[in-house]
Amino acid sequence: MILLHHLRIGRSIFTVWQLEELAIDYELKVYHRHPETFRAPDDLRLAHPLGKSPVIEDGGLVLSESGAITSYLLEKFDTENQFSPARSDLVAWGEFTQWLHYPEGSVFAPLLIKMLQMRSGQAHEALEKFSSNEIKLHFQHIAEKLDDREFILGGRFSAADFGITYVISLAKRLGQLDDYPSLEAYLGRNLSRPAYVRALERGVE
Ligand SMILES: N[C@@H](CCC(=O)N[C@@H](CS)C(=O)NCC(=O)O)C(=O)O
Repeated sequence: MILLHHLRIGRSIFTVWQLEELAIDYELKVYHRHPETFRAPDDLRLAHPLGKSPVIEDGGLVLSESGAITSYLLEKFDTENQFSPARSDLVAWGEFTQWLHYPEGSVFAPLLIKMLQMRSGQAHEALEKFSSNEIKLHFQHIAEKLDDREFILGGRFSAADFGITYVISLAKRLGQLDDYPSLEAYLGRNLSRPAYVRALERGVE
């Protein structure tokens, strides 16, 4: 059975959501952030040397990185390609892979810079300019894609929507979504899916 090392308040709830979408049995080991530093507790390092979440264990395998975890879970459990295009359709699969890696690879960094500045209460001019411009670039790009699409690949929900939903929800938390009503609507659509509601019902958000 899959064991998910789950740190509360962060991206790991999106992996819980994925496990719920796949309708597989899984166990959660829940970790709580340090109340002052907001960092993960040291015992998460026992699961994986980086001490970050999500991490899954499956038999002898220990896997970190949310995108890699998504790929692994799809490969193992989504045998009917409910959540991603088949590899035989290389063009569709290529587009899927791009959107799967885009949130962590490109969108998260400027959001993190913005978040750290907000937390510190100090605006560093160059960082502020960089993060604001990059956030605008990425969210305009996502909004353009979602202009005539219900989900990031088109009319059908796919595993690429987990990460895109994550970065949009983080942008909302940081007050960066006011100019993007279509992204708010997309967020509402995804976060009202029964599998996400079931993930929340585990009480570990
Ligand atoms: N790129 C990694 C990022 C993992 C990561 O940084 N996770 C955060 C939670 S959202 C974490 O564990 N932070 C705790 C810490 O750094 O102390 C992924 O996609 O899984």
